[in-house]
Amino acid sequence: QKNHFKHAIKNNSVQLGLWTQLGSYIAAEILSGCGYDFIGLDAEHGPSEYIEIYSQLQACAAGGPTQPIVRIPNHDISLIKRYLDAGVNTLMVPQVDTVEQAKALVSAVRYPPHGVRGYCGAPRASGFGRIKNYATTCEEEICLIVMPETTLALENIEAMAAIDGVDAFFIGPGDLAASLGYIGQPMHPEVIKVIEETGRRIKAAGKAVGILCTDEAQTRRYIELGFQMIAIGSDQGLLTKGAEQLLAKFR
Ligand code: 3PY
Ligand code: MG
Repeated sequence: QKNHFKHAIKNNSVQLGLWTQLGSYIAAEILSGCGYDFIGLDAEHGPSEYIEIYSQLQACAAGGPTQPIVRIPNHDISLIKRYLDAGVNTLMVPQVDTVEQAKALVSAVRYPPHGVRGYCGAPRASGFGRIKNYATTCEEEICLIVMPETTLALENIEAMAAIDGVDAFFIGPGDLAASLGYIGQPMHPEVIKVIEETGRRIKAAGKAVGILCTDEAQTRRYIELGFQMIAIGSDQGLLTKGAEQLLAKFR
């Protein structure tokens, strides 16, 4: 099945998304119908375990055309295999610092002979066996997004971008700020300077770049600079802000 999101970022289209941290399949269903290009299902910092992400994927399929992106908690290849079996076609991996790590991730999302992904006859990803050519065609449709979040990753950007199978980079401003010595200050001018420069380097190397950014002016600036996947808010943030603003009208 075609991964329109992967093809959109290859064609330089801007994809706007919403991050989710509530771990709610009901929220995932609602948000999938709101017109966003993608929603991020967070199994790194969010509370969701594997089976809860599975439910959120089902909810997304029911809710609308929005592309779910699953951020997994680590680089464990057996966990990656389970998420791919569950139907994840766009996978985001945190804390990818080196060429070796990036190559291992590419190998984890590909079946032999190109990689080491374990084979299951009829996973949800294959429509429980109804998509007969899933195993031979999925490699083209799986989108692997790696997250540069440390100064070490920045040193290795061009080398990682050159790897076939690394489709895009999603900068983690919070962790990157911490690595740069500005913990808790992802909007610090020095951090923004590094992020913008990193975005330029990734673009120059021919790969797509994205980020989480809830500041409107900075989001517009990232779009101007060619950032293509931007998570512009989160379910948790919308709920908090919406609830507080409603009450503030009366108190
Ligand atoms: C970070 O800011 O470190 C993130 O991982 C955001 O997605
Ligand atoms: Mg992070």
